[in-house]
Amino acid sequence: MKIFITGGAGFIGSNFVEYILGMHPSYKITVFDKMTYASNPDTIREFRKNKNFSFIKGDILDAAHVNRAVKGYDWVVNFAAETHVDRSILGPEAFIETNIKGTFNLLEASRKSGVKKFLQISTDEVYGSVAKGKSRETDTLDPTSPYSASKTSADLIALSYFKTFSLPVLITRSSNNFGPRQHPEKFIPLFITNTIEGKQLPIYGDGKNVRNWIYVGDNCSGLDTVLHKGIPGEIYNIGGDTEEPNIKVAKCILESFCAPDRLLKRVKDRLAHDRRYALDSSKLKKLGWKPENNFEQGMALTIKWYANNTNWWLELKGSAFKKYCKKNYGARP
Ligand code: NAD
Ligand code: TDX
Repeated sequence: MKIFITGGAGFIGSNFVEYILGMHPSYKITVFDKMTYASNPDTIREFRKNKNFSFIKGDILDAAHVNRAVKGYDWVVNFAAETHVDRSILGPEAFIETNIKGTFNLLEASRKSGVKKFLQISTDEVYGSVAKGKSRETDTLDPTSPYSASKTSADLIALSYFKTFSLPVLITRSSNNFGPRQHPEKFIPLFITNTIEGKQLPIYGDGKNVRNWIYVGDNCSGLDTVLHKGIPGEIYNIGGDTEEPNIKVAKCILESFCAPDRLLKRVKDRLAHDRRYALDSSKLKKLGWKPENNFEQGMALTIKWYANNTNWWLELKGSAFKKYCKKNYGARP
């Protein structure tokens, strides 16, 4: 089995590469990644020690490169994306380009080269904010931010390739992931690393926005299940069992370090901040999947990882990241 994985140098993609290399030692994996600020070259250096791993530096917006690179692979898994909601509000263009046009380029290349499965990695944010109940795969799509709207567009284009060209497309929509190697711009790693640094934790608005958290390893096992047992043309939600308001997660992080509540700082709310996400994952559970880590176990593993890998995130919080953001988004992180 030969798998072409875009965005494999980022958070979920790199955890997935690690998972597949461990679970399926005969599979050959190629990561295709532009290496944006969200990626880490150390991760790729580590993977290169495995003989079944190879790496191509490339941009999914470069259609000619994507067409050449995809040839000969059985499966394509598309993690590559601009992923931070706040940045999509500051500078939406990169989101529209990478998340929509980039996905289109990959679908085209996959169709031409006869790929046997195309897994599009999507998100619970396509359903928009849900006041009560849980989102199911058949629910109306109602995205809020330029990020979630770009992901929704990519989902619909991917499904059109299944319906029109019979490309065997599968879509997963996962809830908020947390775990090792998540960029410190995102909520949980930002709050863990700021606590370690003794900095304030910026809580948006009233802190009562609810997210449905899943440990990244459980998302990876869900993706593996969908790739092996999923039905082409179908969408699968992958949600964790925990729903928590942000303020509670923040206090749990502070408690883990015996840090005082005064580090919490209420700041201006995100524009059009979705109040609550919640996923119904019963469709995937019917294929035999279930999350193995509860929130506390996942948090313990995550906190331990950030405490033991300070060089990894200090570098990302440093000057190269700031320069990249200024150039691409005209704004400081
Ligand atoms: P990430 O930001 O950590 O990593 C994204 C990766 O994509 C990086 O390695 C980056 O270099 C690469 N990339 C960006 N633009 C590219 C381009 N034009 N060409 C090639 N590579 C490019 O993201 P993540 O959090 O790991 O998310 C991965 C996927 O999962 C995304 O599609 C995201 O929408 C989806 N998702 C994430 C979450 C979450 O909680 N993090 C939840 C649901 C869905
Ligand atoms: O400094 C912060 N303070 C704060 O209160 C940050 C960065 C976030 N927040 C809040 C906003 C959200 O309610 O925490 C919550 C989580 O924020 P993010 O980590 O930015 O995640 P979210 O906006 O929920 O989106 C994430 O999950 C779905 C990923 O970034 C997306 O890529 C994924 O699709």
